[in-house]
Amino acid sequence: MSKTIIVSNRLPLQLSIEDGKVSSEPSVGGLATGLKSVHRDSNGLWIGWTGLTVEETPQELESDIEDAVQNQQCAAVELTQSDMDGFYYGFSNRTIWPLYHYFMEYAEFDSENWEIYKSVNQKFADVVLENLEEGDNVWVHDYQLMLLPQLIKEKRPDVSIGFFLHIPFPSYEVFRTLPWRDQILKGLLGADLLGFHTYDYERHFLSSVSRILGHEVSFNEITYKDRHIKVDSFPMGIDYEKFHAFAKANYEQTDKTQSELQRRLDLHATATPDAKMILSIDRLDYTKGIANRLRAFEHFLEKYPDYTEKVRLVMLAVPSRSNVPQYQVLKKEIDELVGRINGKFSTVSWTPVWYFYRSMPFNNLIDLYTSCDVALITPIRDGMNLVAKEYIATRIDRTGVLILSEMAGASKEMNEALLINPNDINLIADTIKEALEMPEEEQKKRNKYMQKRLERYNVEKWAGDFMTKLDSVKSTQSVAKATYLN
Ligand code: GDG
Repeated sequence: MSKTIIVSNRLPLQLSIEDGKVSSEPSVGGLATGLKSVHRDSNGLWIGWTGLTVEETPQELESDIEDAVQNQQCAAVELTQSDMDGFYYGFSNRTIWPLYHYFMEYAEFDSENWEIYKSVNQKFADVVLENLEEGDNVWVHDYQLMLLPQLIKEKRPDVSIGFFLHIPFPSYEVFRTLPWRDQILKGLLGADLLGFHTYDYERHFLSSVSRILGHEVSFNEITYKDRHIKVDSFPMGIDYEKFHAFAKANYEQTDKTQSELQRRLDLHATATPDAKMILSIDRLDYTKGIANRLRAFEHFLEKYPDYTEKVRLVMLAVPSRSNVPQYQVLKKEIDELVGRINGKFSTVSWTPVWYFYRSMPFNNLIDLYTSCDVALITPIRDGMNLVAKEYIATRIDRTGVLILSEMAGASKEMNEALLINPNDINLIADTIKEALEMPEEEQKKRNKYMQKRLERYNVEKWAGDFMTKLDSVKSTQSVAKATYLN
């Protein structure tokens, strides 16, 4: 029976070593959930990195780790610390990540990192090729693996390959600045189907292919040698049922079963019944617009002093890529902004910003979603933004207002949110006021439409649509020739 091989930088599992014993738990993230049916039902294989470098792997536990990985229907790509430095922290996160999010001044063009990026993509290709059998499909994920489709196609032209990009694809004018633009495009064109979150990213990609490589591009198809490559948008959804069900259980909790965080949040609401809470959740990343969000909240408190003691910003910033210099600078900036706002506006009984720099367990995430009256999501650029979707999914009584950046892919499907330009501090401040004062009836009306859409286009549907399209591309394609890419 043919299977689907999923390939992503990280495997969907959490490895832990305790008392010399290895255990592995499946991860519960959105991608893992969405691909569960593709992975388990097709008796598929997931290929990626375990999270432990070769140097961090105790020799005596190597075979136990391999068993643990295999038990989860996975296969590991072994990476050294220097692979990770050049491939992940280097080329992926210091070149592609800033460039694709339009932070051109942050993008480093370092040829050593590029060489390591190429060699690590080859390591992934080797593991895929070892495991490929006739009739298998391969689905490659994200910007760390953009050369992989070509590396597989060159050796196995008979195999159907899909690729999905989870971040934006930038406009041609930005993409063309990349010294390795030809190689990246050719790498991606090894796929038979390329998927993006939005139509705009798809268009940007097509325009780069036509202007940089000169290939014939029509509507959503690229003709490349004897192949017809399909390009389409597949807006990623969330596990709606899971978020909704957890949130529902939250409403039914008794005092005893409540989390400490929930008790604190409730206490706050009881002590100040007319006070409201605004939620902010992201990885600490310069693309997420956290500093501008804080400036906008500060401006709001200055402009609308009646809200003193009546509103609180609850901000969860999850540590991320903290060895990349820009992330360290941003962390300092955010610490200072929070300090400045709390120093300036706090009263003896009120702190305007509650700031958590850590990740939280899933149930606490739900506590935050269900307790906050407004979600303030203001990325400067964001491929999709799942937090926006999760917030709406957890609003059981349909109250709650979403303020969302126009620059997030999610804004294309969430028209009923209050959409803002993340660079317009004054507009964000005014929109916070509008959100806090929005009548409940209107909140419910807006959320009803968004919930219905999110329920229908959930993450399983997203994965299913992609696979259906890949199958249809496969059946219409003429048999590829082994030599097409020479
Ligand atoms: C990339 C693209 C695109 C967050 N904090 C905690 C936690 N989370 C979970 C959220 C959400 C996920 O992490 C974050 O997803 P986003 O989509 O918001 O952002 P990125 O991490 O940047 O993801 C993005 C996505 O890929 C998918 O294609 O939407 O544009 O940048 O699911 O719930 N989960 C837990 N604790 C936390 O503290 N348990």
